[in-house]
Amino acid sequence: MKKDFMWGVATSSFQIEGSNDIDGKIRSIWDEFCDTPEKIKNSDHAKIACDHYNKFSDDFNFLDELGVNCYRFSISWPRIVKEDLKTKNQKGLDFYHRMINNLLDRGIEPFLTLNHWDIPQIFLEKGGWTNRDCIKYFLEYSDIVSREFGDIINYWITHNEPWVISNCGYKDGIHAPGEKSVYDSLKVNHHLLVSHGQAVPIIRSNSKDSEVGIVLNLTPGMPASSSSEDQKATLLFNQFFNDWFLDPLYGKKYPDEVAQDWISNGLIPGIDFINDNDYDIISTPTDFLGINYYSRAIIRSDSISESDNLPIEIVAGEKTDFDWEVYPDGLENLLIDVHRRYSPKSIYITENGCAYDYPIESDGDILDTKRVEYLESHIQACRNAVDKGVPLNGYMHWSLMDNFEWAEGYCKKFGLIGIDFETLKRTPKKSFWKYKEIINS
Ligand code: GCO
Repeated sequence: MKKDFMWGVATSSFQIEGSNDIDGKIRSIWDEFCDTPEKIKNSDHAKIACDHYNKFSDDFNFLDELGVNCYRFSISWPRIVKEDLKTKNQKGLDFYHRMINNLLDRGIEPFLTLNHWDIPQIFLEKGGWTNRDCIKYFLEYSDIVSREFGDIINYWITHNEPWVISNCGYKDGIHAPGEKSVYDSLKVNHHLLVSHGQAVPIIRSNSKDSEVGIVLNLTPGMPASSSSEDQKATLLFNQFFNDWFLDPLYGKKYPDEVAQDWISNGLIPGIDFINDNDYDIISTPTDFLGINYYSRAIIRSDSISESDNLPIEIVAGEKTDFDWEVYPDGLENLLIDVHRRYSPKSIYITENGCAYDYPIESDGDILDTKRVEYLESHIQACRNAVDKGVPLNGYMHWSLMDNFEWAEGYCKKFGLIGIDFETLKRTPKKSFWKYKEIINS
């Protein structure tokens, strides 16, 4: 079953499922991180989260109500394997069978993500993404899942946002596993990309006629002024944030200027972890590129003093609760730019959304007007890009419901559906009804 334009919503396992220690699930690096003091705002944890593990069928009633024809979710690797990272845990697989069949019965196309960050703690103890030898465990897991679901899943995503995995987890230390090394973060990037390229043929051979891709979070940088310093800083930002992934995935090498900048600043000894053939593996052709877009970045150089630089010409507009600027034009331009520079066969917006906290009114409604505006303006940006020839084939809003926002705990709310985390009561927001209206029109 393949559809025309895909309208959907996105979620991820650790952020919504809860039930973190049942049915044979082994410990994940995020269970460990949540148990480490001071890592998560308000000491929140995801032991229950949205209790989606038990409530998925009720949650999928909301998908019917919305009228979406696809749903992006992730599989929790620690539910799928035992401690040896090889033997399958059938109870975990059975949970996803129930979930996927429930979607298929409703005529909703599942987009399955293999790695949305909640990886086994034991994988980390064996060296994790910094250790090239550990790639084999990810391939083992990809093989198990794609054999199991190969005949019912048509859309596969290997990794979600390698930039966030490596930068937040290994450079800035604000996500699991909380490490702080630029060099390690680059090795992690590289091993994620190599493992992606090696997983693609495995998935294809287990799931004939399916589409396989990867999801990148892309944030276009724009110079704050026309000064050469701001232009240079923007080039480095874009290479670090976006091109570092896009270039090797689409047949080029890692961008040079930013690598030289890290080396000359003494942050890394060199890019010495690339084996022969790695670029060929990473650029294994895929069927689509998933793009997560939230905002742009306005870049100001810190290489000279503010008073020596030209005055700032671009100022950020309105911001969400995450301090991310609302900038729909950035999405249109990004789509056009990626299409022009890399020509992916097909593109999906696999995440787009905003954090806003609105109370429940006395009549029970949640009037999240700013989310409604965000939704409308970003879908319009997608339309404009399609009109200009971009092969955009779907839009998935982040997220179906408020959930566990990683280091931010439950205080950042991205859902079309509000959740009272005391009672777990679900309340569709005004944006939910607006999205339904857009899809139906
Ligand atoms: C990410 C993830 C999601 C987040 C969302 C909002 O982009 O960080 O894919 O898990 O919850 O993006 O931050």
